[in-house]
Amino acid sequence: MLDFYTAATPNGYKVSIALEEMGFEYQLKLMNFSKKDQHSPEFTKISPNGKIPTIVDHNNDGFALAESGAILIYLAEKCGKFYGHDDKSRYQVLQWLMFQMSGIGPMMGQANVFYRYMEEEIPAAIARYHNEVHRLFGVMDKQLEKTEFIAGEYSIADMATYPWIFINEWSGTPVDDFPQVQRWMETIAARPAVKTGMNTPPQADPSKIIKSARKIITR
Ligand SMILES: N[C@@H](CCC(=O)N[C@@H](CS)C(=O)NCC(=O)O)C(=O)O
Repeated sequence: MLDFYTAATPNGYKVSIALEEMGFEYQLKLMNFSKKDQHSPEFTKISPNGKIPTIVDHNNDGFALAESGAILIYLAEKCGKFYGHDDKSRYQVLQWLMFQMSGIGPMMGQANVFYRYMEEEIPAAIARYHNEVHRLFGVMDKQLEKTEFIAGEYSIADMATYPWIFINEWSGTPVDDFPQVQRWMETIAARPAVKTGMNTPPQADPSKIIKSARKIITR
């Protein structure tokens, strides 16, 4: 049994999808950000940076692990699936997982901050992150012209990337220019484990989390 500390956010959904795809038994530990659960001393003992997702594996001496990329690798190694079939394909999965962790995730995260959350509108900052996300989507689209899934076979790289691309419109970075990304999204969305994962926990009502309805101002 695993404890899974999470909330209705893209980084959390990566691990929900993985747990569902891999068939692990887990207990959901829902975190309340407005009550600052993530900063409590009990939580920062298992998640040093005070962030979800975080897991505790009771089948491995209560081993605690934070950082979605590390959790996905841990789970994939534990179940022996979704992590390539040989050394080269495993490094390809890692390449695209790192691309998500260092590119798509942080850039879309910053786009959300400047486009949705910040009271002050700073057009240069919005443009900077929207343009960078658009560029990264272009990189993904080019890769998906060659392969069905991001790293060839369906893998933890897809599980890491999908929940972020899922919010493309909300982030102000629609995927309209990227037919391969759209095709890939449809394929991923149709997987039963993804449907369950993207609803664990249920998604927040976007009308309640939109603080700013700015128009797309770039390009
Ligand atoms: N690099 C981390 C980022 C995790 C992250 O930013 N989690 C957010 C939710 S998506 C969080 O816990 N936010 C709470 C806070 O910052 O106080 C990962 O991939 O796990």
